[in-house]
Order: sequence, then C-alpha cells, then structure tokens
Amino acid sequence: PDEVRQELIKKYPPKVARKRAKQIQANTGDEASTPEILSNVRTIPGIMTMRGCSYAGCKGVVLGPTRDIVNITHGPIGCGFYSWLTRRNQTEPPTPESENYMTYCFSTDMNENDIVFGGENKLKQAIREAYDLFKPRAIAIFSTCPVGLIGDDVHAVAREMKETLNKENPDHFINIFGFSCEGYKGVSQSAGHHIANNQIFTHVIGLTDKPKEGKYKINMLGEYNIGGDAFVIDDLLERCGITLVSTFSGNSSIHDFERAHTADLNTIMCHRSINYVAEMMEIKYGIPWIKVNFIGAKESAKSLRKIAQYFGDKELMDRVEQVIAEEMPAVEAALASIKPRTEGKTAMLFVGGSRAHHYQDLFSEMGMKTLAAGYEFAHRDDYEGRRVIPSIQVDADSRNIEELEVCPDPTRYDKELEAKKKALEAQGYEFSDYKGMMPEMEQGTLSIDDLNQHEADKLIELYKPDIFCAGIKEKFGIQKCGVPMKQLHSYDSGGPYAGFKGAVNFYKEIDRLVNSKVWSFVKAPWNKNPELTATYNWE
Ligand code: CFM
Ligand code: HCA
Repeated sequence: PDEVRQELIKKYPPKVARKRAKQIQANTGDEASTPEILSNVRTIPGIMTMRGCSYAGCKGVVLGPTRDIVNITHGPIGCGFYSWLTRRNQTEPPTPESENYMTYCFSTDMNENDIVFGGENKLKQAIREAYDLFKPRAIAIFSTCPVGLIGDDVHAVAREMKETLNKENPDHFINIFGFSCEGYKGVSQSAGHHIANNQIFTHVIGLTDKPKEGKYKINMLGEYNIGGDAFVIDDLLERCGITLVSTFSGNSSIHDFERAHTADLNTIMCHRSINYVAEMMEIKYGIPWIKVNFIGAKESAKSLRKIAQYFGDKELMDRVEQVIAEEMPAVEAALASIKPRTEGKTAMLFVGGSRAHHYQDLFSEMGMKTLAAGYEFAHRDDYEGRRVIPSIQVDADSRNIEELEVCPDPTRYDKELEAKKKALEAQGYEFSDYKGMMPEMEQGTLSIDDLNQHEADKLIELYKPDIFCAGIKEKFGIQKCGVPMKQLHSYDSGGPYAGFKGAVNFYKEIDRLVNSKVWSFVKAPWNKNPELTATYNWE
C-alpha cells in the first residue's frame, strides 16, 4: 500500500503531494492501530474532486426527501433545477389526496436585478405565492451562494412571513424557517447536513406532543429512501411490531418530525449526515441513540436484534427472530447460486459519507474483497470511529458551522430512558457509538479521503478491480477503462438494496456486472497509449 500511495501522488507538486499523502492511509485490520486520516478539509483547487456543496447536503440530502414541506431554493434557477429529484428519493403519501410537493421545483429564480438590488422582496413574494397555492404546514428556504454574498437575510424574511401569514389566517398554522446553507459554507455537503440538522431541531422537532400509538417506538435517522430502501425497512419494522415514529427523512412527513421526541430510541443509519440530531435529542429529551445498518443481510439481522434487545421484551425478540427466519431462506438461496461466480472478486467503493462502509458488508457476503474505499466528505469519526472525536481539530472551516447550545427540556426530558440506558450499558449494550470504516477493513487495503479523478484512474490501472462503485461523475470514465461501474448513490435506477430483499437484489446485479464479458472488449487509455503504461505488483 505504501508504494501505491507513492504512485497515486507522484505527479503532484510537493505541497499537494504532502497533503494528499495524509488522506491516503493503509488499513491495519485492527482498531487500536488504525492510522489517522486527514479528512473534512478543503479540496485543493484544480483537483477534480467527487464532492458537492453545502446547499446540496442541506436542500438535496437532508430536506430533499420531505414531501409535505414546500422547499424553496432562494437563488438562480440552476441550483433548484439540479436538485430537483436527482437524488431518486422516493415517497409514498398515505392517500392520493395527501400533500406531496416533491414533484415541484420551487425557486425564486434570482436574476441580475435581484443580485444587484437584493432578493428579499422576491423571496417574500414567493413564500406568499406558495402559501396561497398550497396552504402547506411548512415552507423552508434554502440559500444558495449569491444569497450569502449579497447579504439577503432569509431568517428575517422567514420570521416576518411566518408572523404575517399566521396573523392573516389564525385557523391555519404555518411554520416557516430558513437555512444559511450557501454552497461555499463548508468544504463539502457535510456542512449542509449540519446546518439542516440544526434548523430541523430548532424549528420542527418537539412542536407537537401527540404521540403515535405503539409499544416499541423508534425513529430512524439518516435513511433517505433512495431506490425505495426505506420502504423495505419500514416493512421489516412493521412486521416485527416496532413503531416508526419518524424517519429522517425518507418517506417522511413533517407531522412525524414534529413528534419525533415521543420515541423511546433513536436509531442511526447514516451517521455522517444526522448524528447531530441524535446527539441534540438525547441532551434535550433524554432519548438514547444506537447505530444500526440495514445494508447487508447479516447487518440487518443484527440491527433488528439490537433494537429488540433495547426494549428487552421476549415477545418482541421472538417476533424479530421469526421475521429474520422468514427472510433468510431467500438470501441463502441467492448466495448459493451467485457466490461461486463472485467469490474472490475485488471491489472499490468511493461514496459520500457512509455507503463506502455499509456496502462492504454486502460485498463480503458475496465473498468479494474491498481493496480500497473512501468517503467524499466524511469526518475522522466516520473513518476511525467516534473514539477519536475528542482529538479532532477544529479549523476555520468547521468553526464556520454553528454548534447549538442545547439543554434538557424542563418538562419533556425522559429520566426513565436515561436510567434504562445506564442499566443496559452496565450489561455491555453499546450506545452512542460508531466504530467507523477503517477498523473493519482488511490489513493492506486502502482508505482514501476525497478521491479525485486522477487517483481513481491510477487505482484502476494498478489494481484492475472487478467492480468500482461511485457516482455519476465517475461512471463513464471508469467504464472507459473496461471496469464495470455501479453507482451507489442513485443505484443506477436499481434497488432497493436495504434489508434482506435488497441484499438479494444487490447480489444478483453485482453478479451480472462482474461476470459480464463486455468489459474485456474495452481498451483502457493506457492500453491504447503505451507511454501511459505502468506495472505494479501489489503482492
Ligand atoms: Fe449519508 Fe446518504 Fe451517504 Fe449522505 Fe450523499 Fe446519498 Fe451518499 Mo449521495 S446521506 S452520507 S450526502 S448515506 S446523497 S443517501 S448517496 S453522497 S454515501
Ligand atoms: C449530492 C447528491 C449525490 C450525488 C450523486 C452522484 C446523490 O451529493 O449532492 O454524484 O452520483 O446521491 O444523489 O450524492
């Protein structure tokens, strides 16, 4: 791996090479000796990064899947247009008449005139127009880069319009709030997640106290229903008798966000994008959180068992075992058929902030080894585990994002849940922890933060993996190297891949991809141009 690292950074100027070297680490296969990886830092200008922006993380990722909030992009039309359903988050309103604004693209369509003279009046107009048309429960405003540059105050507009509209229509409550998620706010989408978490926590969670009926009540945090994943998880939980108060934010409703604090446990799927909400809810309401993972059959079973163990009821544990027993035969049959063809093959995964880890479980179930993996925008805790959080250095970019001061709610803090957590912890049950991706990767494999096009090309040339997983920007360049490529963001319109049924879908698709002969007919650039050839013996 050290030689590969040298090869990846060889062409960079010395200063760039020094920085990139810290973002490329060899895994040790062991938690205690996991090396420190540089992450959540600026991409070096000129490098073709895989990253997106803060607006994408806030508007597209966290709030994107919300169907009954009118989400207005305050900015030039492109930002609204390119975040319009491109993430393939699905939703299913309870009835055909129920609110669903996801098919609309709301934007103030700022133009030169607004940039010069200010866009606040146009924003007020847009809010009123949306209100008159739809009378929604909530309107959210998302700031794009020019908004911050010209100084439009979206929060003041939100406050003013909320007051005005609620005064004008006393019998219909409307919630209006804004996000200062200008694209440049942080070094990646990650800043947008944090900004989204803060505002949802401040303006929405806890607004109504009407609880959902149910004996075992949980929230699912960081599950966005890409390709229908949340539908599979919802079905599993329902069959187990577990009540989902709210999902943040796949297939969700703002009405459930508002009462999310009535749940007895928070479960986190994507740690990176939403751990802030879980932490703040624990401080304010006393609700403990655990990390779960519904990608991979074994991990899905483990997660269901962990939830059941929290509630500790025999009835629930039996139901969970029964559901797992119902699901496993199909998983085993699929593996028996495909594993002889996938065993021993290799994969590389470079995705956002959690999937590069989660999907390794699916590959390992198929007998495939992950040679290299990395996140676009994760922090050290997602790589090395939460135990490193105290040693993470806060720099100018991370300081830019507001840390909310949260205190226990005087009436709604649940002391019983706090006591329950303590008792379970004494028995060895783990709360508030995420071990990260690196300790779970084999010795000699690589973890690479914020991979770029040059390094992706090099990795393919050096290792010739049987499959490479990333996003749309990477897809075609990789295929041109003769390597099959699977998008783990949009799923290439496939999916669902969550739970047991999703695992079976995934095995079958990957089998077809890695065993197709067509890729051998593609000549990679270095095969066509002998001067680009390099050989590397990675044993
Ligand atoms: Fe979490 Fe996500 Fe991801 Fe993410 Fe994303 Fe996504 Fe992703 Mo694309 S919230 S970090 S910001 S799991 S949109 S659903 S696929 S990069 S790995
Ligand atoms: C985003 C969204 C994205 C992009 C996917 C891709 C998604 O980061 O703004 O690059 O293919 O999952 O839709 O991550």
